[in-house]
Amino acid sequence: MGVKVALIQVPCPQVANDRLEPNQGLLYLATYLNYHGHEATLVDLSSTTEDTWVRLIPPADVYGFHTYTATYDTALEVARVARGVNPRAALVAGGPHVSALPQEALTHFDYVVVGEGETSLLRLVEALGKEDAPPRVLREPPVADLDSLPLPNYRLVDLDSYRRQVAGKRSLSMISSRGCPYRCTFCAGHMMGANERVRFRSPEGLVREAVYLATEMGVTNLKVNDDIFTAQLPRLRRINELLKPLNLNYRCYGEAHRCSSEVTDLLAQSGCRHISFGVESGSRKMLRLMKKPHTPAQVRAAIACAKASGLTVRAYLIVGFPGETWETVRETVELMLECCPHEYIVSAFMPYPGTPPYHHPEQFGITELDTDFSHYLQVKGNRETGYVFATRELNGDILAAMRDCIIKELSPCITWSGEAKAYSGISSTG
Ligand code: B12
Ligand code: SF4
Repeated sequence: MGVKVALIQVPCPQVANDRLEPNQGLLYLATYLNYHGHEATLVDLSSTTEDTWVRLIPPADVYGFHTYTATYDTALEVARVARGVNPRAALVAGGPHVSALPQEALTHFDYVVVGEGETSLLRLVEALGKEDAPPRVLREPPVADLDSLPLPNYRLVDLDSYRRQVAGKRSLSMISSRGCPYRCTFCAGHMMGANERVRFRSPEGLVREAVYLATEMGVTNLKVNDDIFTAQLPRLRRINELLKPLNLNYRCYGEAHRCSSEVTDLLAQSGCRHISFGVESGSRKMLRLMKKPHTPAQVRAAIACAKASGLTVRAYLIVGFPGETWETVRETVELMLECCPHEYIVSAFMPYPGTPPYHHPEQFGITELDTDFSHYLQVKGNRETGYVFATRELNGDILAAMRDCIIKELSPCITWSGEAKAYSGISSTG
């Protein structure tokens, strides 16, 4: 009999809807452990209240917790409850927050997994109870061959309890690559170790998952979460060839600097209906400070191509990265009014653990940093965002005024994404 593992998704009640879809990372992990003969379950506590946790957390030998920065404190509370359910169980934390701050997490958890978790968690589970104790911080190299991973098993969750929609129908997510070759200064995707090497699943592997979701789960409207889905044109052509006959609908993220009419036509022909660009700013200066790989001109061209191919376009914007001024805010407004995407979200810059501004605030002129991690939410309900730092020029009030200005200028012509229900369900997180 294998080890019993319960992987726990922690609630995030501040967002408009924290139960859009099952956590992909945890699903990958649970499926992988089951594949290797262990008894892993996924316990999704999103949209639940504290009084129910003791009933919802099953007895297990190992409890694993997913951590965003904003949910870290809640993860500690859930961990206390799990400890009560089985005081002898091993408590393991993984995900973006503890990957950035593993040593701090060791005061609360028995083990911390840094970066991608499949190999580390299996190693840990198989070492428990053996003579050689596993290290308390585990950091295995990222999975080299993504096609070797078993497809996430959605039978581990109650699909009817999730609310993500794409083009008006229930939707699930897929991911066909891991890693990103860029190093945008604000991006906390970095510390997952993924930028050591970008890895792609084969087009055939991705389409096998799409067919599985359509035929086994009855879900034909999908969301592709890759950071760099459009990175390789030959791969995209092959995905298009394989997806086209399936008549699926999907949404994905685009890369403005690698966009062309061929890219957006291929996406549209293969069933893509909605594309999101991480535009961040309309100011060349701000894009350079953030180390974004694109220019305002590339954003202009990309949005034009996507619209010409018939895609609904969403722009993600960041306000208040150090260096932002009213002039750069104006440039963002002007670029957006000129390109006129269909939807947008504007969040305040947030120095997440694992990013240079968090670890070297002085290099970015940051003079104050909020130590309450629960404030580190980019998108909450009711169009709200968090303000967690100050420089000599910027503080929460100024950031809020800048963000309000963008919202006021764009709202008459461009829809706030939370109100674009056909694609995001009742989401406002993305
Ligand atoms: C897709 C995505 C989402 C989707 C999630 C879809 C899904 N079905 O899972 C949605 C839109 C819901 C989402 C929401 C948010 N997201 Co998000 N999201 C991403 C994105 C782009 C990809 C994540 C992904 O699916 N990766 C693929 C899976 C396979 O990998 P993974 O999730 O990282 O899991 C692996 C490891 O982390 C590890 N692991 C994870 N959990 C555990 C637990 C244990 C026990 C172990 C051992 C290992 C382990 O093993 C997994 C398998 O290898 C990342 C950026 C990135 N490239 O990482 C941002 C990212 C994770 N999100 C981020 C944020 C901030 C958020 C929000 C808080 C935004 C907000 N509203 O303010 C919300 C969370 C609110 C909520 N709970 O609803 C930040 C996290 C930063 C941080 N330190 O907290 C990231 C890094 C982006 C960024 N801004 O830099 N997100
Ligand atoms: S391109 Fe996107 S995923 Fe890659 S580092 Fe920049 S923000 Fe992060």
